[in-house]
Amino acid sequence: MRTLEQKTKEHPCFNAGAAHEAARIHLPVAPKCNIKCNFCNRKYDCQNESRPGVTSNVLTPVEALERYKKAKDTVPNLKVVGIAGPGDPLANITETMETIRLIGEYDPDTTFCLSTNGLKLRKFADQLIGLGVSHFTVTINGVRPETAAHIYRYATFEGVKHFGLEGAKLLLDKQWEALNHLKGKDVMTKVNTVLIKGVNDHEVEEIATWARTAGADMNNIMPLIPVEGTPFEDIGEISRQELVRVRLKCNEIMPQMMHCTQCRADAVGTLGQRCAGVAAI
Ligand code: CLF
Ligand code: SF4
Repeated sequence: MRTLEQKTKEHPCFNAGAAHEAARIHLPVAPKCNIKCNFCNRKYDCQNESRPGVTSNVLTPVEALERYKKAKDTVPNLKVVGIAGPGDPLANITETMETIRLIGEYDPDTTFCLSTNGLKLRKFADQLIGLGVSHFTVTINGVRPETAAHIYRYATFEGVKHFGLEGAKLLLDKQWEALNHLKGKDVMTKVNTVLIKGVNDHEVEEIATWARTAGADMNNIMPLIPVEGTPFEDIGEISRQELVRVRLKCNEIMPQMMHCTQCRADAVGTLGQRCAGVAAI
């Protein structure tokens, strides 16, 4: 069995050196979400868009295992199974755990990677680690409740919907708890941040500092992709130069991922291959 260090070395997101060598497969088993981000529009049956939240279809855990088996035979150097939506993996915890369990039985040495908004991560972290998840990503777009309240419409926790500042504070507390809990574990953690012009661009350094204090290993600042039909559809895109400037600034605070391709919830292959899972295998 590979160690955490070996798995990280062969992880295309956690190691830029592996981005063109090692492949990952996203298995889209998680359609629901427990929060509402003002930039989110999850589209299914979509073949021609490449961004998080987009997938051609949603799979059951058994279908996900079948897709993994097929990919293992056809995708060179497949190292990582990621669950990254199209909603939040932990808002679909039964499907997420069952998928990991089935694939872990079939291929115990695979690397499991999970991307979440963090609301339920503290609750499920130990079970997920027990199933073999070694790489976690938590998306944190603000650390001040006022900023977060501008980005998230609500957070649903234990059956109750919390709006505005209340929801934002709840989410921030849960993200903080989860990252601090993971600190002492044998896992790697990354904080993804969606950079939103005029909304949180003044706060990215604070987010990086917060993430470092909470024990994260890496930060990935990604530009907002404005999507039609969302409250943030008219927010302008960040230029490449501005993104690089922000990433370099935050790199002084904690290690930055500079090579994210903002991939789909059903992406497969190396990070450069921006294609749908079904079409690719
Ligand atoms: Fe997928 Fe995310 Fe794991 Fe990578 S993606 S769950 S850490 S295996 Fe990678 Fe895609 Fe960027 Fe995500 S390029 S969007 S950072
Ligand atoms: Fe959409 Fe992800 Fe935000 Fe949920 S956490 S609303 S899936 S962007």
